[in-house]
Amino acid sequence: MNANRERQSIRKKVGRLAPIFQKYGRNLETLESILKWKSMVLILGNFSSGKSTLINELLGGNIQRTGQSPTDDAFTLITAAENNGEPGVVPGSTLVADENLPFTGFKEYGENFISHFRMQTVNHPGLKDLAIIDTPGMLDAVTEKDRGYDYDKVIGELARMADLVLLMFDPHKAGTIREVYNIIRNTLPENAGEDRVVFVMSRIDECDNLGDLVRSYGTLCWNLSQMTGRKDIPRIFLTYAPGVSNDGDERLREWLQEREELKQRILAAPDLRFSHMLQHIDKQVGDLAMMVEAAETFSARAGSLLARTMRVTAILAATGFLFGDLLIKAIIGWPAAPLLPALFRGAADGKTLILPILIAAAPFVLSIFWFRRYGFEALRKKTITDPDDMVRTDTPFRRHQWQRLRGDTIKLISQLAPTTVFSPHTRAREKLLRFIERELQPYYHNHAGRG
Ligand SMILES: Nc1nc2c(ncn2[C@@H]2O[C@H](COP(=O)(O)OP(=O)(O)OP(=O)(O)O)[C@@H](O)[C@H]2O)c(=O)[nH]1
Ligand SMILES: [Mg+2]
Repeated sequence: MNANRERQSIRKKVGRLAPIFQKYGRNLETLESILKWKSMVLILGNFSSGKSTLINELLGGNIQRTGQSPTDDAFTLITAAENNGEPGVVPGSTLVADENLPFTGFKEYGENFISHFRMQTVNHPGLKDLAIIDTPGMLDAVTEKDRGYDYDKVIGELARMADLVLLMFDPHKAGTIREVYNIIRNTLPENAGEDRVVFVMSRIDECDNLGDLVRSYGTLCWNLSQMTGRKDIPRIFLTYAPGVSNDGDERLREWLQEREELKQRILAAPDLRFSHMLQHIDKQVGDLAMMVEAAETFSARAGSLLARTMRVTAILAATGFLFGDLLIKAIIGWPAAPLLPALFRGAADGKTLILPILIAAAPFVLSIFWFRRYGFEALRKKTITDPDDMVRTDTPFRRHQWQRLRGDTIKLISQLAPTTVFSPHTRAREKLLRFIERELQPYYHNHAGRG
């Protein structure tokens, strides 16, 4: 199957899950947005770490402005013009309004963001299926607040859509990278591994000597392992920009190979797209399945509360049915012919039954009122204050997933109506799991080795 047809078919299958997403108040738009446009590479890093320089070098032109102090405070998408049109700049206001682009959701970041967002089109064959995102250099945490929009949210959202995220450090400032890494880690699917994040130490030509370089590299590794919580160190590309650096030192040239490899990784990002799309869908559907599992547990508890209530009610109703009218007669002398004596006399008729039926109905009416008004709400309150036993958390993967979804799940539970007891949650969850296991798997299979 070719990539386009494959994409169409998966989109159709995902579309069939839309009613379930809607029912549980989850947004399927985010899932659609990733299927919408071309592959993206997000380049993040400290200011002056050489992001724009790398992009210029890659595209062989002076596309992005570069400079020693914080130079650029904009998010720029750099990509090929549609239909070989003239290169130019498209402002953020147009980008967030264009339904064919995946940025309509970015309107919510406000005017301050939109005025710092743009697309620069260029003529470059490598950018037909690829957009590179140059980003404002990271400053320290205090000044981050002054940007006038939620920088963390923006990069989290861009990282979610990107097939490759470059984190560039220069040897002198590796500190601010930690927050960024955490944002990215929380937005990417857990099973995405580290294949989507590439660490780059740039400007290594500025190290005075080999000892200096090793020290910087060591510091970075330490920071990284603190961030990732893992002992194994991810690959870190050590690079410098040959065009602007002082590469008089012969020994530096060895690292040019790394620079080339890095550039190849960027240009090859579109190959990763399909498997990332699968991971993304997998994550969304898997998340929903976990939330539905919680709804299922809650509904089952509410169901058993209702069943217990009804058992008591039934006993009350039966007693009321048989003896209620006798009791009333003992008190007010009416009705003349209560049910039981009439039965013994063989004189019971329709009229004798009316009052017992009314008496029997009363407990049911009261119980249902009680359940809806008090019983269900009390159970809900109890569940929400201690929600952690609603889903299976038997693996580290599921524990982490639950931590991520806990808040949303509480919100979901607080919106469920008492009729949730009769809702087919189990069927919905099974459908989601079947989708992951049967419908998504073959695509993974087709793509093993391609990305
Ligand atoms: N010596 C040396 N200088 C570099 C290297 N890469 C970039 N530079 C210089 O460092 C300065 C900053 O580079 P930019 O590419 O503008 O950095 P940036 O990350 O885009 O910075 P902001 O846009 O401000 O966040 C420029 O003056 C570049 O010429 C390198 O590998 N070695
Ligand atoms: Mg720049």
